[in-house]
Amino acid sequence: MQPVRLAAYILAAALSPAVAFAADRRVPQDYETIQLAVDAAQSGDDVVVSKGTYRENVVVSDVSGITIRGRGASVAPASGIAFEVVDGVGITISGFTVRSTDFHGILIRSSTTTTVSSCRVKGAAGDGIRVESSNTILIDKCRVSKTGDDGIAFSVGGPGQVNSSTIRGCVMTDCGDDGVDIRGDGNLIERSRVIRPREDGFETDTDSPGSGNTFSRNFVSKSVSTGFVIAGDANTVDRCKVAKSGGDGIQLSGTGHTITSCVVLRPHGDGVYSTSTGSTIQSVTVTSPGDDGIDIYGAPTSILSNTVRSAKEHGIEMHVSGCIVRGNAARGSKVFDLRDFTGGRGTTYESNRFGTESLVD
Ligand SMILES: [Ca+2]
Ligand SMILES: [Ca+2]
Ligand SMILES: [Ca+2]
Repeated sequence: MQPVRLAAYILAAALSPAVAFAADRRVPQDYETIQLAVDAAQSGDDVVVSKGTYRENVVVSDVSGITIRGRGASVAPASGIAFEVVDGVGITISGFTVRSTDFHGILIRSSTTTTVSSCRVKGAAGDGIRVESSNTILIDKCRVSKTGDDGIAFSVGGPGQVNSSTIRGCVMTDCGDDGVDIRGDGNLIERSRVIRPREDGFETDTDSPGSGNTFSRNFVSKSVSTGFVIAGDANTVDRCKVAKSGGDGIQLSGTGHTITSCVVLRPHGDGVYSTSTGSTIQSVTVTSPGDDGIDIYGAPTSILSNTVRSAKEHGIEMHVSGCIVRGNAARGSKVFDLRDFTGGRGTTYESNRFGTESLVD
């Protein structure tokens, strides 16, 4: 590039709208509604919304690189969705309280690299935060309560999938269905808590289950049904805890999952119940399950270094052969610490410590 043309290029870049007008667009000081400010915003702009309650349905459509920041602001539409992002790239919605009456609180569709952070969603009749047909979405430090459906849902019931997205540091309380329900691949759900869901804590959508999703350091308390419902292929549940689930602690179907270093405390059903094949259950501690500690209906399964205390039925219960059972301990079970209904043939037992065992078919 010649010097003159380079200078002209730099001047043009400096005067381009994104650079020339990148600014805070203030609501209500500069714009009467959030929507008017959003419609005026260009890439690089911040829409800054002051304290107050805004009775709007804000739609962010076909735009990139804008941040909408609430400073004590609530969005409470009379009906419909409070925030909807469609075909967004690099959109951030942060710091709002969302009150929705008859539908989802926040909906993100067909978007990428879009973030919802530090928002509270209360009382949405649908899902609290719903994402459809998107990827690389981040839901960070949000609190969702008293929804009619799921707390956070990724494309559950269609359309599309949500892939390579993250839910981090969120709390879902008293949701009408599951705390988190995801359809898609390669998502990370970490450091999040679900309290008293009417159904399950965390779920990979059982109608269209995904693969390569990781649930790490999450906690479920007092779910009406199961703590973690894991279907699909090669999903991971790592360092998670379930307390007092109304159903099983962790339920597996599909293939090739890894469940590791989890704690299940007083589930009404089994600690871990599995019909999956090729899965590994390792270093899980189950205390006082209402049924069995670990109950296996799928083979092969590797059951390694788990601990079961005080099961109301069996510590480890095997309904299939061809598994590996190594380094486990169970004690205090009401019936047997190990019960193998196949007679133990075809399963490798090594270095286990069981108080009582029965290997008869
Ligand atoms: Ca659900
Ligand atoms: Ca469910
Ligand atoms: Ca059972």
